[in-house]
Amino acid sequence: MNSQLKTLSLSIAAAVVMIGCGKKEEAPQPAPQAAAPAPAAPAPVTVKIGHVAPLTGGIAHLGKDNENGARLAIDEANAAGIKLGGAPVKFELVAEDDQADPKIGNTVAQKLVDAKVAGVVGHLNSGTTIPASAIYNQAGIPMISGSATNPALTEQGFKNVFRVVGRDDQQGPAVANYLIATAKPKVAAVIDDATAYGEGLANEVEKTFKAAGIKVLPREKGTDKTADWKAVLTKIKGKKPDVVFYGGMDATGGPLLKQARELKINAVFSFGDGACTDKMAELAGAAAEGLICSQAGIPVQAAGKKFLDAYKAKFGIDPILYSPFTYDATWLLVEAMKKADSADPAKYLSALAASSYDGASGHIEFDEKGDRKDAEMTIFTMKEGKVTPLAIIKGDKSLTLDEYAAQSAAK
Ligand code: ABU
Repeated sequence: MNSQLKTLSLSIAAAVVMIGCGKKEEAPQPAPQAAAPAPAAPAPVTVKIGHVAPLTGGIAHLGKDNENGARLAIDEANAAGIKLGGAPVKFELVAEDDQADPKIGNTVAQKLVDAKVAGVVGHLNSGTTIPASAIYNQAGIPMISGSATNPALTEQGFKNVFRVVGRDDQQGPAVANYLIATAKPKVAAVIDDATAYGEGLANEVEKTFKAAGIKVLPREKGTDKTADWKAVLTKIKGKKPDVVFYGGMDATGGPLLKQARELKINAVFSFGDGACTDKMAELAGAAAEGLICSQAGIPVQAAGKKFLDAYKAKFGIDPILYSPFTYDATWLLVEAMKKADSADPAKYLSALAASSYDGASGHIEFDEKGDRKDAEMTIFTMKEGKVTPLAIIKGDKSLTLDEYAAQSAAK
């Protein structure tokens, strides 16, 4: 082979090698993989909220009204699709009946603690709420009463205890001063039902009368089940009081007023919030006309329209007395959980204490004791079978229902 031919052969051989190298082998491909599954959605969690009130006995109508307020708020919270810690929440109302009895109140309070409720709305009566609050405090469970007005509830120093109504050391002077200004009494009779609420409120009224120089007759007493007041009333009649104040609930106040008029006692009669309901007309009939009574908050007629309409639509009746307050109490618990992103009482308690909330019963903030700041007081008269607001008192202002409604609408 001459040298030219040899060079050509080598070039062809190199070209063949290069062409061979250019034909790539297919690299083995990994087996096609299924798309990574989306992270599982957090499972829904159930958050239990307790509610306690008397659902049997003479004031079951008030207990049911309280429970309805809480139930409406729970339904709305469930419809709102709330999530805590990324998990959808189903709120469950655990409703208990304490029969307005302190011993039963303590038993059901322990039952709610054992059921691991995250918060409690209740109880209705001061006499059940005060002892039960120690059980919730021990368990670290926040509780908000929508109706208990005895000051002792929030004077115990418990950080888990709140109320969204005013106190009887505000309500007693408010109603007594109204009576002093309008009835100008010289002699007053004071009766109570021997409960924490009835006796406590009667004490506040008596203190205010005495400070104004009014003669107050020796205290007369019944119980929260007294149906026959004739012996007490006969004793009072001989002393000719100008005003008679009763600290107790409507179930006992109604018969008291009816029997007083039957005995021809013509004094001005006055009751506190527990006996300031339209039920008085049913229990006392025409004798209820002209009654003066009070509420440690706004009148139910002044509650937010959204609440009033939703309550009527759900329950087919109008709210009675405290349901705007138990509705707000329930929402306050839920809102605090939302802020803390947790239903753990230890995590949401501080958010609850710092609440600033516009509810059905007005704007709510708590003071350092757990009392509602600047609670309104309302004075009513019974007119044509309806408790009719005369004055809504907030601080040093006194408003009619229309003025209050206009002020609220302007906010
Ligand atoms: N505030 C009147 C009814 C409830 C209570 O016992 O305080």
